[in-house]
Amino acid sequence: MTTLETTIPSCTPMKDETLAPIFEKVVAGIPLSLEDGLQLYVTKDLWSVCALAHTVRTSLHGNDAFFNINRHVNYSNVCALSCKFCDFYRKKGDEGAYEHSIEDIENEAKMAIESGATEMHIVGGLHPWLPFEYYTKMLSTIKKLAPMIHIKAFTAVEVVHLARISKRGRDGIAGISSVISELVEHGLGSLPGGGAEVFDERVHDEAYKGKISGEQWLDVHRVAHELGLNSNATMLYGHIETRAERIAHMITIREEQDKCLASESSGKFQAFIPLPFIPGVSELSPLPGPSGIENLRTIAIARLMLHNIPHIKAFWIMQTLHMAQHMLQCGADDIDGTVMWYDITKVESSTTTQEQSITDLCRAIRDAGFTPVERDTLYRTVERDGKVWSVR
Ligand code: V47
Repeated sequence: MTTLETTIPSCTPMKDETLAPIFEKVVAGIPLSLEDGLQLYVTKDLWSVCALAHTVRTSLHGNDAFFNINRHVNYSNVCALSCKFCDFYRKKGDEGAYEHSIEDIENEAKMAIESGATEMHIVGGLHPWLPFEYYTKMLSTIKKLAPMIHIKAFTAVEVVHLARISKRGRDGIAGISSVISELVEHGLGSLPGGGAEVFDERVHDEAYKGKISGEQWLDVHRVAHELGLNSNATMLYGHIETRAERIAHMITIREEQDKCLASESSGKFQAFIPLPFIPGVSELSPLPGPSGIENLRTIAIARLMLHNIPHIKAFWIMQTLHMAQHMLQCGADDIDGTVMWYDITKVESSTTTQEQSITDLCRAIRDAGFTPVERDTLYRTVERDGKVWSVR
């Protein structure tokens, strides 16, 4: 593994010299400010930003680029919320509304085992009528069939919903703690990063009114970390938010991670995942969504702003595999996994069957100049012989 000091001089020559103080801060490990983040967004010298982000990712992970063999499961698209950016939710009785039975989930688990998956990533809408027992049964059914599979499930938004429907008090910390503990007893392994959107009241009230606040999202992850669970954090960008609001969001995540690392918590944020807004047929669909260059820049800036989050993920489903390759060269070190089926967003002409074979993921990573490393959800290296696997 190289150090920042030894690799920094090998960056391409900087064209925008006003970036020099930011580069010095990065080398010295000084957290970047809101103003620094904004400067990284406006400079025309994008390649220096990307080169610096690449240097940071290399100092953390060498030449490794991570992927996993996973299966994403969306158990229901019925949702009590009506977020304007969302093209996934349906109301009960709408055409295309669904909720999977426990037998469906059992079949998903069988297919996950068959594909050698190490992870099932499970999220859904805030279903108004499914009882709490549905969620615990879902977890225990998977664990009974596939005890080795790590279940990463339920965004913070769903966790608060589950605390409400299981009558553990509306939004209180005790209710959240009790609901997560019970989910863990049934097999929950970690929390995904969804539902964070952009932590800003204005954006919240305009685009996802009714959803939990940024403070509540952070409460859920803090409690999960205290209970020993790792989690991820996302940012849904490129809709009605400003770049300053994005940077402020990243700084909030960084500060939460600082508090977490200084505490007794054994869990933490493992990865930050910038999610580009995909208009689909959402209420915000007149907006175009961010460009490829904006996506690349956002990944690089995330790497530079979030020095205390180990991994930056370029989620290939939303970024496309071709762009994810570029992102590996600009700060990202992870592209998520084989996925199989995904209902939340569909880029261009894709459908819900969105799968990459292991061969294709590894080829994409190698072609970008990196060594593919299969990881489990906790970023341990997977050793595999076909469907049989273990972690180092
Ligand atoms: O919570 C919804 C976002 C999230 C749209 O933790 C949209 O490893 C873009 O969180 N355009 C779900 N984004 C996905 C997610 C995720 C994905 C991959 C890995 C991990 C992880 C987490 O997708 C939602 C919401 O923030 N989303 N609609 C849209 N139109």
